[in-house]
Amino acid sequence: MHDGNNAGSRAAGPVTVDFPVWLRAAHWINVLFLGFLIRAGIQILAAYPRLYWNDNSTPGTEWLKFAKRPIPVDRPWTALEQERDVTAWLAQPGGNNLGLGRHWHFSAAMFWVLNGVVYVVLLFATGEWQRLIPTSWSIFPDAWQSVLTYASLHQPAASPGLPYDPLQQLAYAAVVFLLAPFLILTGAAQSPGIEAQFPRYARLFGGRQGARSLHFLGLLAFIAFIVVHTFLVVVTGFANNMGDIILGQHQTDQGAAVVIGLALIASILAIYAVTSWGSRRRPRTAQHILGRIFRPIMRALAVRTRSRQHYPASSISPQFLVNGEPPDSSEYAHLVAEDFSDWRLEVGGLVEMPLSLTLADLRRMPAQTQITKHHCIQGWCGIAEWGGVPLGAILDACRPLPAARYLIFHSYQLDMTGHPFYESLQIELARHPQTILADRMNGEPLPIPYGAPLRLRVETELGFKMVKWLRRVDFVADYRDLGDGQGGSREDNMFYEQSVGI
Ligand SMILES: Nc1nc2c(c(=O)[nH]1)N[C@H]1C(S)=C(S)[C@@H](COP(=O)(O)O)O[C@H]1N2
Ligand SMILES: [Mo]
Repeated sequence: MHDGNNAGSRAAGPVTVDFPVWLRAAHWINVLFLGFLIRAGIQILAAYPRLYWNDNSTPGTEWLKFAKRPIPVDRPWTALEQERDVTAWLAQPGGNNLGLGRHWHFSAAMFWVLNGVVYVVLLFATGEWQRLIPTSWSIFPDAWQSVLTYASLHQPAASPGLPYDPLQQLAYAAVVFLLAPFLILTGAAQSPGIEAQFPRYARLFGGRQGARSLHFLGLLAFIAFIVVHTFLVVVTGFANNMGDIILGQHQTDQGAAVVIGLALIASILAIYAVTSWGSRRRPRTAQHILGRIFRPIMRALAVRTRSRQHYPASSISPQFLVNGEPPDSSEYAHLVAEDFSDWRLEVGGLVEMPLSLTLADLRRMPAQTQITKHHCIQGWCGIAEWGGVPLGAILDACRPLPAARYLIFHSYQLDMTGHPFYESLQIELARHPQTILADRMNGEPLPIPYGAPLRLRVETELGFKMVKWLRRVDFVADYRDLGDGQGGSREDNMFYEQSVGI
């Protein structure tokens, strides 16, 4: 094995193995953002605290659950009932807060990945990689020796010219080059945009639920590493180790290094506390500030990807979960009683030709069916066949004016604040290959729980964009003067993003 560049170029003996300042900085930045990721990840998990290996998310088939509340069998229920509260000691920001949890998770992911990339580039640019990446197979038997030494409650010697023993080296290399990429890949595999365009990618991980389960196991591996790493840092010479990771050496000023290190850890914990508290007090501000950090990626995943999903009929989910309760107005009850013969889809706003379409009118337009996977923001999914009119055909008929940039879908149903449920969609998405207004599901007229008589399907985005029990579609220049101005009922009330490709 070779000496590390730094160690080798110095006159001092093997104990003086310095840690360059960029490496120390990257370590602590990593601690900060990993903490955000873990905390916010727990928040996201709590929105549907059940893990599956099948993409039907069939109740009862979960391999792990963190919910005592059973799924009701004697009454209709909605997936949102399954969300649970988490203490802010564990989750970012705590409470029942999927929208903000996602904001923290994705914005932290951006900084974490950026920090990781800078770290890896410098690792190779400086030759420091030689202290991390094993260059001989003997690392495996050597690491086993380390295991035995630790098991006998002794500390193995550091490898010649290296700051750590073979087991440490192997563990660090595995975390940096295997575990971290694995978490990024399994995270990306949960994106509806990526899965819509590259269904085979998600299949590598066993589909979206497989990816979600593996992402969770990756979290457990990370936590196990952090626990063992911290334990060893403490028991194998805390002051020396703090010297290395704070000041880059442990020959001098160890006391100062310990004080600075503990202060740094305390500050990181204080940052979690303050940001959790602050974002729950001012959720709209948090939504806006954090949203800016990852919005371009979310938007690109939703708008630039194309859905090319063609699942076989055999993969249709036996039980497709439901979100949202059907409208309980007398107006809707009347429509149901008349078998929707009085129902009209009103199309208006910035169009040359406003429309008022009956179901029969819609059924005379071009028809399309598709078997696709539905990705709910909570984490569950399901596969169904949807049939209806491509939204592009509606555009051809109503001819939007050049100023029209968004479609607003209005529902008969009311959101949690008592206002009609609505969502906005970029006009580009309206002409996507699998964007349709569906009046059929699995070969039958669309059932009431799933949005009768008509709902939106837009297959590169998350489920909440797909408004059910449609009443009206308006073409507008901007969504900001509607509702609370965030782009839809869920964006207004639950702090979700307007474009959600993941
Ligand atoms: N009008 C209306 N549409 C809605 C909702 C709602 O609450 N109201 N829920 C959304 C959410 S969060 C999801 S995941 C899907 C669920 O569709 P499904 O019930 O057919 O599974 O509908 C979306 N459309
Ligand atoms: Mo959802």
